[in-house]
Amino acid sequence: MGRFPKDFLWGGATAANQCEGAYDVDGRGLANVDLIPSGPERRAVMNGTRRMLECEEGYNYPGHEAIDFYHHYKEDIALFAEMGFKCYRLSIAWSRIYPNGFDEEPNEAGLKFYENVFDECRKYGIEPLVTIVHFDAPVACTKKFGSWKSREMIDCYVKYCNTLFTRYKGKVKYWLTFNEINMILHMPFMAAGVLIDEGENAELVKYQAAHHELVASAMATKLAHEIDPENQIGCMLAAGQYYPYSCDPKDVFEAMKMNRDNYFFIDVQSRGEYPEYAKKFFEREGYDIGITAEDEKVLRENTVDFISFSYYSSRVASAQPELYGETEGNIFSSVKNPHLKASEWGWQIDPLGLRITMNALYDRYQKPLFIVENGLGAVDTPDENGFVDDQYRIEYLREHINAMADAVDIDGVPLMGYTPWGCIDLVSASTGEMKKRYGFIYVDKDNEGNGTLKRSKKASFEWYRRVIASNGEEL
Ligand code: BGP
Repeated sequence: MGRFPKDFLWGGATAANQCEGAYDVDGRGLANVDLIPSGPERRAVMNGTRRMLECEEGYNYPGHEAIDFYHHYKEDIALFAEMGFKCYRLSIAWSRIYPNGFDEEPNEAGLKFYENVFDECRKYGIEPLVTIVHFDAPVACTKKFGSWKSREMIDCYVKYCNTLFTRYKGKVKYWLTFNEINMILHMPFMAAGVLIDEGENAELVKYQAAHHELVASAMATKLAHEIDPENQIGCMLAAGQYYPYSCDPKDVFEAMKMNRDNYFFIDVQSRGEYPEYAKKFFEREGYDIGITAEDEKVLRENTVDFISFSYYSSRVASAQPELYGETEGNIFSSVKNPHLKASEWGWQIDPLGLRITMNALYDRYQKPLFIVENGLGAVDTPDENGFVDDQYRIEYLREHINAMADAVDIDGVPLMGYTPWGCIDLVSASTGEMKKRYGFIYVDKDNEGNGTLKRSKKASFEWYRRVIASNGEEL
């Protein structure tokens, strides 16, 4: 008996806005994610303090071409198949299907593109795992009614889901409603197309928008199950357990609070109602986010089938964070953990933290888990033959796979699959760089956009092929 179940879904993950390119091809509309430049203003655009609702002169928008998966998908999927992928996580660009978000009819060219992608996957026996929204929102919705600030966005999203579930019935059965839903609190423009207007209470606006996403997610879950009972719907959290900096109860309490800021979303999506601590918080702050009796009903009756999450690092909380250094992390920074090493981008490396996070999530929700992102962003330097010997990446993944195997085999956590992030090099979400690479497949392109886009296999390609072939035994 191996450590992983026989039908374990090994694979890899990408997102439309970071790999497809072709941002204005075949009727695709403009989205928030097309308007996030690389360079010093990126962060400000992501969090909405610098408004950019049109492409502006003098800026580089790395997502416009990305790695041009749009025109290379056959070649890329063939490489995934060569590694033995059982599953490929990808996202659909909303504005390929509904260019403005509120259009009457969907764009056939967009629908056809993903149909071709799914057929290509199926040709190799690869199960698609589809993220319905990976940060993107048609920018026309931001201009017209403020994107997720408004309830109108729920109708647009449900229509979009209806189109997807109907068109791809029998071709796709695993769906994620929103990528890293908790990101909306940190990067409202990048994650949801939301801009905070002058005089608005930013926190209230973000929770309001989050409520609309949560209701939309429950409505999509209902629809997915009605259209095809085979459909399985997951929520998706940017996870990573908060540890208390010390055993000082104040630190422990701080860590509990920080964890709750993230659990908040999954509590609603998995348990079907707002947790008491959230209700008290809204009451205390005087926030009315407009929860109707109908919202409560749809949330209660349509919880997710599984819990998916990204994991790059654990995090640390302290009652006196100013005493300790900060460290970078997946969008939100945290107190630096003195026991851990870090990647070149300062993200701390903690394989045991993955096992801890899995146990915490399973203890809380008792639903199957799916690790849909994990990996090491690193600088890869090809040798004179163009080969990247990425032993550092292999080591990172090996340790994380071992930790997840322990969670499965020793702790009994049910895990459906593992799709490491950026299985082919793509544009970084936080920095917009190409230089921050995660892939098993190298793509010849640099930060300035130069390169042939040629794909080549790194050392980790053959390593991961063996991992999959041995169902995780040969690491
Ligand atoms: C997550 C996102 C991805 C991805 C990943 C790695 O937040 O869901 O889109 O990019 O993190 O982050 P980065 O690209 O910033 O290294």
